[in-house]
Amino acid sequence: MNVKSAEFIISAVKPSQYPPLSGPEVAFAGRSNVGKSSLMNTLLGRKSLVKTSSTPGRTQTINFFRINDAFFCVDLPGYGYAKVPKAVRKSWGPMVETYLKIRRAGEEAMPEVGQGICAVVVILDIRRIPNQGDHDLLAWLAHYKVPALVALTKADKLKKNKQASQRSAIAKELSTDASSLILFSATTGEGD
Ligand SMILES: Nc1nc2c(ncn2[C@@H]2O[C@H](COP(=O)(O)OP(=O)(O)OP(=O)(O)O)[C@@H](O)[C@H]2O)c(=O)[nH]1
Ligand SMILES: [Mg+2]
Repeated sequence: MNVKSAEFIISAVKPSQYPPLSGPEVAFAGRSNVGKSSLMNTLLGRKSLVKTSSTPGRTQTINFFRINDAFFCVDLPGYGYAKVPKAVRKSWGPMVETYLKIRRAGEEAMPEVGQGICAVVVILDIRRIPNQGDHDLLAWLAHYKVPALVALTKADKLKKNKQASQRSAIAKELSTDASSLILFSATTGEGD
């Protein structure tokens, strides 16, 4: 993709802070520290547009980025990290669920074609079997009929044969085909 412009718009915690809906949006979700923000930077070809951190729980708000003045990329806060303050952990579910609910495409409030969430990229660490949080997120997306794309990141951490076996094990856990899981590494750029 030719990214001509990518600008940070706003960090939101509630719908009144969301930018007005204007075109499609793709959101990025997954466990804390899995590499959501890094994956976005790699895809957008911008080294540090989206803040990343080696400390889990870095992204605690919903961050909207406007790409090519045509669509939004949305960085969602990660789930499942115990050290994030309790109040933040408690607000994660409602915050993300509200976002999915009100921005999903086809919602009554937004009948226009091409408006709202067209897909959520669910990011998993290739080294870990999906946990309850990952299953819950995928179940939510299915419930709200939001298309999900699953990416297995940090592929650089495993040798090729181990990548293949983890991909199969994760596919089995998710009851899906290994070929539907996208391998990715923000470090090597593999898979982007
Ligand atoms: N080796 C390797 N490290 C990665 C990769 N992607 C991310 N990281 C590292 O993983 C850590 C977390 O990356 P982030 O992109 O901040 O993760 P996040 O999912 O946005 O984290 P939260 O916002 O805290 O939920 C950082 O130290 C990154 O440098 C990758 O593909 N390979
Ligand atoms: Mg992040």
